[in-house]
Amino acid sequence: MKIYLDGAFVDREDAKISVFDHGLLYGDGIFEGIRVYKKCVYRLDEHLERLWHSAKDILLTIPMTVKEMEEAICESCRVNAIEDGYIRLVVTRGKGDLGLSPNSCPRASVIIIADTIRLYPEEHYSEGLSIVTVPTRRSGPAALNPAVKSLNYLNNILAKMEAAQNGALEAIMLNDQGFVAECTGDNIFIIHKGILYTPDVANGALRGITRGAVMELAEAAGIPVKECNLTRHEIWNADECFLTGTAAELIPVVKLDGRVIGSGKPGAVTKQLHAAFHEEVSTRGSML
Ligand code: PXG
Repeated sequence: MKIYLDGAFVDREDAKISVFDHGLLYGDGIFEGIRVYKKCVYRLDEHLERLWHSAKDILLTIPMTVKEMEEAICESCRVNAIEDGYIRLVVTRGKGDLGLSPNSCPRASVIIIADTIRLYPEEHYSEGLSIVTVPTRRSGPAALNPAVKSLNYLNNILAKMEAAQNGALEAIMLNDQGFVAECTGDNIFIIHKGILYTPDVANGALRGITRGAVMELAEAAGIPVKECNLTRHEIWNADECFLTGTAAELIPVVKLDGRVIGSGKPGAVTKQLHAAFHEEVSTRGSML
């Protein structure tokens, strides 16, 4: 396996960064997770737009153009013969001094890992997930904006650990107001009386690429889509619920906090949207 590291392809064992990199010292950096389906890098333009937006937010200069990044990503897939896989793109603040100020970091580091990804076990797609709400809240936009896909995921990791303590694979995170924000690495949707609802990003959700794709696919299928405030009450009483994410795609949720959602089985609209998603994944994006 060859890893792209600051302009060169290096062997996995040689893909190392400095212990003085502020990405390690302070979680100072950003990342993207991107899927490749049948030699098509899914919605690469949207992932790169989000990366550049995250960079702007944290005043990070990415040391290459969007076009150069696109080429580096495609080349990473080609040299690793990836036809179906997962790309982890990381941009750290770079090497600096032991001090918070990024002024000591002259150049950001760019890492591209082209590999494969393990989804949730197959039975969870056919049977649906059972998830829980956890005590750790999503950080508010006034602190660390959840719209920034930063290298500081402690908030989400704590929530994931709390899910595991309660025997669940995923967790709902609420925001400071008690509204549903998202899950630890996935966005959340419900279907109620034929309408698709998802928390507005202002509630503390990442603007997920899969989330956006599902909203487009639903609209194209004539399913009304609403971004709004959601409480756990609406999810408990929904007809259907599912999560979206680059790794997870669309995964049904059939239980939350011990309450059975709808029929307790993956719903028809969830299945319809997952099928529509599969239809488009190898046709929307950059071809290798
Ligand atoms: N919310 C959060 C907090 C995320 O990190 C999503 C939603 C879904 O967004 P996309 O663009 O992928 O549809 C993410 C991204 C993992 C893992 O290991 C998951 C993500 C990122 C990194 C790791 O499960 N999901």
